[in-house]
Amino acid sequence: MPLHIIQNDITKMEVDAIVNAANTALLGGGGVDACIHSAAGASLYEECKTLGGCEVGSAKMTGAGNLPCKYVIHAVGPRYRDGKHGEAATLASCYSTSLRLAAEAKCQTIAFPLISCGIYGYPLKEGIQIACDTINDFLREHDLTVYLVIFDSKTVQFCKERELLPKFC
Ligand code: AR6
Repeated sequence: MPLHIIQNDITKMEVDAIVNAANTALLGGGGVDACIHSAAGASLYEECKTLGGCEVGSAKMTGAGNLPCKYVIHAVGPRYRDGKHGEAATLASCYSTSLRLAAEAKCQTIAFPLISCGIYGYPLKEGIQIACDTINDFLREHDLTVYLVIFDSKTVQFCKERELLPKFC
């Protein structure tokens, strides 16, 4: 099954699960986390409060409040330092853990933002490569449609220059 790279606001995606780029507290923040909590409404925050946070490189699933999807998977990406502190493996683990949770919940469609590529400072080229490699590895063994959702204008421009939009891997 395919990986699609598309331009959209992830809160508008009508898929089974969307992934949030969260922090260890799982209680909201800036970036896509703020967009998701704002669109989902208070029930998402109330459910997140019961989760006890989440480790970096891992993910936890909740309902989706007012969002058009069924689930939100809150993944905690690494803050990028210099690439020598295990950032790549930790970022890959966010994608693979989220995909595993989605498969366990019998999701058929899932949408990811570019985890860690905003406030957490992961270099775009490497962040996109890790996302595509980890997702494609998973898709070799699992039947799932995956969207990698690009949002901000700098990232859209970056992807257009490399003819990644639209890309069907
Ligand atoms: N739809 C899709 N992608 C989006 C959207 C959206 N509505 N909004 C932003 N992005 P970031 P991080 C993109 O900063 O780097 C939060 O405070 C954005 O352009 O949201 O993992 C958390 O609570 C970028 O490409 O997440 C954490 O504290 C990507 O989503 C921290 O930020 C990720 O950017 C996590 O930082």
